[in-house]
Amino acid sequence: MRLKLALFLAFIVFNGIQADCGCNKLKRGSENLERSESVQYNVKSPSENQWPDETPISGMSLIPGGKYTIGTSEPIFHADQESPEKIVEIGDFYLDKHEVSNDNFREFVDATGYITEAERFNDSFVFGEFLSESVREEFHDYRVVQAPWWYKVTGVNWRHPQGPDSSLEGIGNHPVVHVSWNDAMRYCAWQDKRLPTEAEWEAACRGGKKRKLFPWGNKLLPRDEHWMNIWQGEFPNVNTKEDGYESTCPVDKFRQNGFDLYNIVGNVWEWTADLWNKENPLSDKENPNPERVKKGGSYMCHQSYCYRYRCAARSQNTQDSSAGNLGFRCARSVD
Ligand SMILES: [Ca+2]
Ligand SMILES: [Ca+2]
Repeated sequence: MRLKLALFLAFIVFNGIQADCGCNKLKRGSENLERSESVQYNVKSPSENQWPDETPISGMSLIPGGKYTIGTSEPIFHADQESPEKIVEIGDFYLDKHEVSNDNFREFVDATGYITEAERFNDSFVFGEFLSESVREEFHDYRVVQAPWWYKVTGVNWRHPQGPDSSLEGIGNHPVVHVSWNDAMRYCAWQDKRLPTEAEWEAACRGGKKRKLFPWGNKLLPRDEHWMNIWQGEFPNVNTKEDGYESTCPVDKFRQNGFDLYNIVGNVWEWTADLWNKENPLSDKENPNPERVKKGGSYMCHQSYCYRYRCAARSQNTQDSSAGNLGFRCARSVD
């Protein structure tokens, strides 16, 4: 056990894990394996909004291109570069209404034989409360020092999301997790899709509204109801599950804006195509495993430490990283 602890501490030292909020920066090393205030949706008719005349695609929303205001002039996390607010111009595009589910991902794996990075590395990060007592005890020394609720556990992958002794039984319609950015890229390509850029993702999140915290407006609890799956209670010890879910929820549970998007905030973080260090990118040779932007927060986010379930919020992980609260949805360009 002492050897294991030493190895894991070495892993932390060499790879600089700084899980300051527990939502981000879980990374592998360079092993390189190889409403306005109302809750009414503000959906304009196509003629008012100049929506493109495109063929609908099952399961996807057509997001009209144009200029969108993203970011915020009132940042919560300065280090995340949520500010400044800026205007971006994007083209028409489609975005999956839902996060990619376990059933969706199984179709991909069955058709292609694809093996995820968590399977190849043979581990991934899991929230400790989900582990069985025996697994938690076995991997007690494999916790992230600054966020000890995260356990790096052997045998965890998308098929076994809450420990090697867990399964997908009953959660086929929940988001797939323990998928890296590289895995997400492969899945989307298989569907003749791609990952959304951060600008596309955030424009879609905002649902046509401007300068609002959430996809529907600024109220955390519109009509005193929960509109997203995050953490209620005291993180990380007490989850009162007032939104109905301790872990992930079905991908079609919370419809959040006029673009007909579900769980765009909350449930699981979502990979985007963008590099975190977009301004000064390194070559593939200089950094073969760069950090990528993720958006939307997860079921583990609470305002007290991870107020990142806002459209403007952002975080990052290295592109080979995976965890139990990180998934994705795909986009498709309009030709
Ligand atoms: Ca919840
Ligand atoms: Ca989400």
